[in-house]
Amino acid sequence: MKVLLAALTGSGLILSSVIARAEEAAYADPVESWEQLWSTVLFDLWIMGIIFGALAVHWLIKYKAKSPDDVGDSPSLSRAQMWSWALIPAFIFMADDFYLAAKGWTVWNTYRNVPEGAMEVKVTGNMWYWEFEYEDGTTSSYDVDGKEGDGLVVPVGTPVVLRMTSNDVIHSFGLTKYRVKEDLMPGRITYIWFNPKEEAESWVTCVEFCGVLHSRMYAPVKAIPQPKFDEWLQKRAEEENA
Ligand SMILES: [Cu+2]
Repeated sequence: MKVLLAALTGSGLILSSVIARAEEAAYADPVESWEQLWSTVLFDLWIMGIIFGALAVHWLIKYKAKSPDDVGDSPSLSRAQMWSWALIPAFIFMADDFYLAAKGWTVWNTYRNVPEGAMEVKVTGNMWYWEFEYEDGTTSSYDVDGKEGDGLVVPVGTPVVLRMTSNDVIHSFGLTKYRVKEDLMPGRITYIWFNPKEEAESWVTCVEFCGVLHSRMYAPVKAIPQPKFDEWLQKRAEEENA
């Protein structure tokens, strides 16, 4: 019983310290926090897989029948040993689950807390195209048929928050590169933010089936240096006012 109590206390301590550590971790953006969570999940799966695999192989060899009529015998366990066998592994797994859940919460917090100074872009989902509107009222979009328009253009080094709604049905803004995704609904404003750290061209695709041309509802997302972005925005504004 003492062994069992010690084990429970031990796993409780480990559990609280790992949760505290996960709470402390402050992540820069959704990509970083998501990648960290994913690599932790993979790491845990590998460790568990290796432990269980090694034990299974060890016992397979150790308890292999020596002859066809070998029946073997099992050691008799005390009550404390029996409970320990059942509860210690269960507590270790629970500790790991709580740890991963705590990490998941930190990812969610990063995902939901828009950093100060983020640039705001309004996004409107339509069957079947995206419209982007910048703080000064300038708009941008992308025509899939003519491959015309710039889509969503953002400056490198500034977090971007998208305030989103839909004009018709439910769409979903899927930004795989930046590990964010959020639905757009008529009559509601939802948001996501991402952090374009370097020059890159990626795509936004609609990830909520929204009708026959759903698969053509995509647009480029271009992260370009701030001076180029300023130039682009000014040019867009002039084009619109012409
Ligand atoms: Cu859609």
